[in-house]
Amino acid sequence: MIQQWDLFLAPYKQAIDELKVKLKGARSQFEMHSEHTPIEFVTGRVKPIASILDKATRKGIPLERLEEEMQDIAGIRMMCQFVDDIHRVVDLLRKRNDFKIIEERDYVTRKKESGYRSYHMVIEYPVQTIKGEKIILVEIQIRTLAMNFWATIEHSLNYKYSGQFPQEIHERLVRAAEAAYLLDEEMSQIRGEIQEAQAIFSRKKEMDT
Ligand code: 0O2
Repeated sequence: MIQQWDLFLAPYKQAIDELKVKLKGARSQFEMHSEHTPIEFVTGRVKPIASILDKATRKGIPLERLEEEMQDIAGIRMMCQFVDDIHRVVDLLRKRNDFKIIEERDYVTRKKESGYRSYHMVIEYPVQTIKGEKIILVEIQIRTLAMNFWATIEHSLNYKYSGQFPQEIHERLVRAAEAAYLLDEEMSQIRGEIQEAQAIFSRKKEMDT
């Protein structure tokens, strides 16, 4: 059984490994051109088997339809400093020709009821295997550092309370989501100042090394 899962998940792992190299490469290119990089950092994961089974049950997805119907078995996260950077990253991804975008969900302009904000893109990514090409669905989540902070905390609390938050925690999370939104707004207002400071800092680092 475990061996079957390993075989099933292998192309997802390959897709994640390749995409991480490619998207981190995009970040390095911005740095090499001494341009502000809209990509702060990139992470990726293959969904653990227990979470796949959990979600399949929750959403009524038969296991033989996982490939077609579960869009986030392979997941990439791209973190940005500013909300505007999210749109730059989205444009960048739209211009690439190594995958096909099949769906976009904008929870940045329209947040979820929970307070969750992020830009989601589902892509079809071709993986070359010894048996030929295999198309893998990958969900790319693009979000600011503040959105990521909130989502990470909310996700672990969600796990702890199985989605049934006590009222007080729920209210605090709603307030924390508002605070994260305000933080993003404030940072956007002083974006010019921040970028100037970062440019000076990285020039100093170059001179010191
Ligand atoms: P993981 O890997 O544990 O993060 P659904 O799963 O029903 O919410 P759907 O249709 O599968 O939604 O896709 P959607 O809305 O794009 O959400 C999929 C993923 O987005 C989730 O994956 C989370 O990573 C993230 N997400 C969506 N809503 C929330 C939210 O309210 N809070 C947090 N913290 N994250 C959210 P999974 O399945 O939870 O898996």
